[in-house]
Amino acid sequence: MKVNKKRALSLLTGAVLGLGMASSAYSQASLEDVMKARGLTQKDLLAAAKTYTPTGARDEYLAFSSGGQSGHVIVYGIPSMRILKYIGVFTPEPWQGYGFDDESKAVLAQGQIDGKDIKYGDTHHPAFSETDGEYNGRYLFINDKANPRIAVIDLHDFETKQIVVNPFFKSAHGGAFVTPNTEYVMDAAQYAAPFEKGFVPLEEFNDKYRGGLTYWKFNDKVGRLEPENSFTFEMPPYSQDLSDAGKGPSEGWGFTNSFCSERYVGGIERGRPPFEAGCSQKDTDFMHVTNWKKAAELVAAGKVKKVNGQYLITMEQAVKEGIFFLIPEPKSPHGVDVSPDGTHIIVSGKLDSHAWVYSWEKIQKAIADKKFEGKDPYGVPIIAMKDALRTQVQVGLGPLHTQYDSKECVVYTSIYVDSMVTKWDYCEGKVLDQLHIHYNIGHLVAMEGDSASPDGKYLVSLNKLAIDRFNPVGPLHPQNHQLIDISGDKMQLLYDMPLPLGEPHYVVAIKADKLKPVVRYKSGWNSRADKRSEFRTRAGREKTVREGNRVDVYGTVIRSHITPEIIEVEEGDTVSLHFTNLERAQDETHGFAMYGQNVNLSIEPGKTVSATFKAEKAGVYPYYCTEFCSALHLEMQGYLLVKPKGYKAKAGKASEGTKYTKADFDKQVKTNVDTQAVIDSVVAFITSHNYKDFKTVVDLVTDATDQLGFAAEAKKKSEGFAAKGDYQNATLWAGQHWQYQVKTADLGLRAKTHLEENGAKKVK
Ligand code: RUQ
Ligand code: CUA
Repeated sequence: MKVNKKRALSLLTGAVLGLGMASSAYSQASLEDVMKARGLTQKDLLAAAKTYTPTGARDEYLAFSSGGQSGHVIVYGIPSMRILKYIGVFTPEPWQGYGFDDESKAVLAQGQIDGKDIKYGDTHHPAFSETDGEYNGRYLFINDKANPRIAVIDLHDFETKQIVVNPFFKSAHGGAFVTPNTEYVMDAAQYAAPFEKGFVPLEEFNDKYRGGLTYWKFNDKVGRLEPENSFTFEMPPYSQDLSDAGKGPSEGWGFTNSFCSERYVGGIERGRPPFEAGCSQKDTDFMHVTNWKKAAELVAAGKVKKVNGQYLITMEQAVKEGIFFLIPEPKSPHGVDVSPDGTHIIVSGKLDSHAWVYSWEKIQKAIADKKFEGKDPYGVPIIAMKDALRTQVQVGLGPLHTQYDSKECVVYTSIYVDSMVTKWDYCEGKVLDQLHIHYNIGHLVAMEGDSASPDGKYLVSLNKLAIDRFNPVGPLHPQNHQLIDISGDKMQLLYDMPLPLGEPHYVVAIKADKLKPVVRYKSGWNSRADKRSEFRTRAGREKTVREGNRVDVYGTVIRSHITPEIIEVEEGDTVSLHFTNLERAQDETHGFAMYGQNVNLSIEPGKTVSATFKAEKAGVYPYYCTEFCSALHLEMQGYLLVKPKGYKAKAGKASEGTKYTKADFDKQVKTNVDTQAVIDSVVAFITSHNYKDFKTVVDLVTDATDQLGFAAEAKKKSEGFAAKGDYQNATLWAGQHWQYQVKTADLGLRAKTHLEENGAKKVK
């Protein structure tokens, strides 16, 4: 090997050297010294050891948290509590190009309400798709409470694919909850409102305002909800709250609670006591029990009428068919959680200190025997509490939600007022342990806690207030997600994770190895529609097509250039940019940002995205790649030239910024020869080892081969110009040749390092 390789690779080695430079005040100290200096206890160290995840190590679980009013989803690892991704759902997410490219704008437009763009979502409850009650790792659903909508996120690429708007409700809190084979996604209304669109006076609350529960039909094959095959149960205006689907013996049924069965309408300014007073008068509210399997049969038999384009099962019909019942539940209840085996349902009353355990066997018997204690004002049969309840257990003040452990009968309930988690046994009806959290816990999540076979292990407590837990950052503090070890008899608090936005309501956590996200898209992929894009472009086929006032640019991006680099249009043209990322390499996303046009794209390997805008004003609009994709990333740039109408180009050629001679050309060629020697030696190393046994290396080699292919083309062009004595172009193309070589060498060295660090064997 020649010494000159150093010049060629100085950029690369710099990155390698950087790794060894970390140092800290504690770097020379012993563990005891660090503990003393930072005031850490043995218990702290134990907690740290349970969460600390060294570089390169992965998390056992991935948690998907609602982003609250941010309208997105946050993905983090457990037990490290490292945030891995934000997924744009109901709101634009610029870094993801979500809401900025035409393809994702189309998804957000599905969420319009009466033609109005809704620019936020109040995301509440994420839910995984299931097979036989087990998370299958394919889809995630999440609801928007404020604008009753459900979104579908495909976990093969962590992108939002669909948003559906509820045709009846004006708010919806009780979603998303899935049936055991993801036949349906449940979403219950919250604040009662007329099902029709127009004005209905509050005086008609009891007669015209309605609650409800929608079962959204999910088509597992295409990964989309089908509004036309979905149905909604009309329900009394009782402020339906959370829901859960039955499992095992209770499969086919759904459970939904409510918190204002008083049907109270406040109005402080009208001299009426507020909602909070009137909605908490009665000692009990109602759990709503619905039979979705029978309802689906009625729909299939053509017995259900469509209203607003969706099947609506009226209360009258539901009562007649025996598919809708009510059961009293504790005062102002909140969570309703079906046990993994489907035999019990636990409901907590926010204004009660008990959790109530219902027996499905008893409920079923009451239904079969038609044993009711009466009917509500809408004629819905009420099952007596004693005919449904198994036991009540005192768990603490303000119990909300319950999660199931892997151990039979063991559950964890969040206790809002007392700021704690209560571990208890619902079979024996006794409290096992209590742990204080900081502060005012809402939901809590155990690993795979909503599935038919929860894993236990960890619990995350989603606290509403953080108060003094973090450095103050203004009056609004971060949210506090606290990680708790639940593997032993006693719960142990491990870690506080601040989430800097409000208010993340609920989290679901899945075993990480169930997720199989793709590394790249099939080339030219429209990821939002899940099909090849009609605008995809291959290398060398880039073109600009004008039709009247419309200009379509079919371009590509690859390290480190955007094709085309100069786009010329006329003032008033509608410009549609379509870019395909030609990369096959892992993580080689290119961004595309343009001055003053609100264009910001994220183009992952294989993806094709479009941005359409009107070039209203003549001017010069630079554009560039926003991801630091390679050493020559800053040079990944170009210009949109918007010319005034009827503009005539001035005669004459622009003068070159720098002129090149034969000496420059020769110097560049020599560098290229030296670089090639480095590449050859790296290639020799790789091919003399069992590199095919390493997937990462195979991917790197594929990418390097691509780059080297481009290098050959550039070399040919360079030699062609040199033969004609055009050393200006010959030198520039030789420089481009070198750019491709550097990328190839970069990849090759990464592959070599990987082989060395992972004990590759010499094969020849
Ligand atoms: S809720 S804190 Cu919006 Cu799920 Cu209970
Ligand atoms: Cu592509 Cu920077």
